[in-house]
Amino acid sequence: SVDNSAGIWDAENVRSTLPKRNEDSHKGTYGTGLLIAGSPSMPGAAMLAGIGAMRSGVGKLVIGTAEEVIPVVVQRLPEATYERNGLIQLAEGKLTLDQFRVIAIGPGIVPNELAEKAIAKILESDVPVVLDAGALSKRDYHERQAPTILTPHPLEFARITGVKVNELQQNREHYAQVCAKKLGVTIVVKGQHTIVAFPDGETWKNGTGNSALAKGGTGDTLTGMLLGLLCIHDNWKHAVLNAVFLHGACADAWTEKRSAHTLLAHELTDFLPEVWKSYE
Ligand code: B4P
Ligand code: MG
Repeated sequence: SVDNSAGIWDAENVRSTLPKRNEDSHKGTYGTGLLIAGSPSMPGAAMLAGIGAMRSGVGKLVIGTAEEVIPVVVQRLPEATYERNGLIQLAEGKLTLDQFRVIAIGPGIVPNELAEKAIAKILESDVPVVLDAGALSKRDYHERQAPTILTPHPLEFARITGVKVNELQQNREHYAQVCAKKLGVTIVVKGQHTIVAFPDGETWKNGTGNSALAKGGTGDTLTGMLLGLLCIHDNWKHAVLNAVFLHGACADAWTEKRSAHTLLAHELTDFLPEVWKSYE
């Protein structure tokens, strides 16, 4: 039942599926994204994901984060607005979620009881959601109708599925496909040649990216880009595939002239404007 030959999502696919920005549009056209990220010991994750989202076309971005994280992020991203202690507000059911086009949660959050409660509230909503890092744990997703996108690296994949890292790495397409179907979610298995497996069995391999990405923070940037691109695409599958592609393409642009050792995650999105333009 498993089709074990994922196609490669390539430049032509990207060119033909990236949405245009209409001349008569306004910020409402592109939706409001909600990003739940960052904590006192990991404030940068909120910043990296926030910049990733706002560089990816979203109309408005609300960042729910710890009180002390806000002044750190606002310095680099004055364009966003904030929900103070967003995780607590979410857990207590104080945020109206259907005002958001897409929600992303996880970068720089601590996986604890509070986070689980907040995630449960999100999963009850009909809003498409991206779950990363601290939001990735073993749970049941079958009640959801809206797209649910998990972005594990191999170790996180092992945590949420029970498949051992070395087994996964020997047959990434197979395990991505089987687990996406089984959980009823989209799984983005990160690492060299990221695999995107949808719950209906459709599976793609990404051809961009390189070892410059093997450094802290690059995953947070991807989560933000997913949030932004999901807000502007009509077709959510194309949004996921294009986000993974463009994220890798930014790293490829970096290594054209620079050593792969030297990339900082926050520099990835400096490349995005020109990289994106080359696919328009
Ligand atoms: P964590 O502490 O969980 O790392 P993180 O905060 O999630 O970092 P970040 O968000 O920046 O990176 P992510 O991987 O999400 O620690 C990760 C732990 O998992 C470490 O112990 C690490 O050794 C282990 N781990 C990670 N990958 C593993 C693997 N392949 N095999 C075994 N153990 C592994 O996102 C990174 C981004 O960079 C993704 O988009 C990814 O696709 C990309 N990327 C990384 N390496 C790449 C490469 N060689 N080529 C192309 N893309 C690459
Ligand atoms: Mg990560």
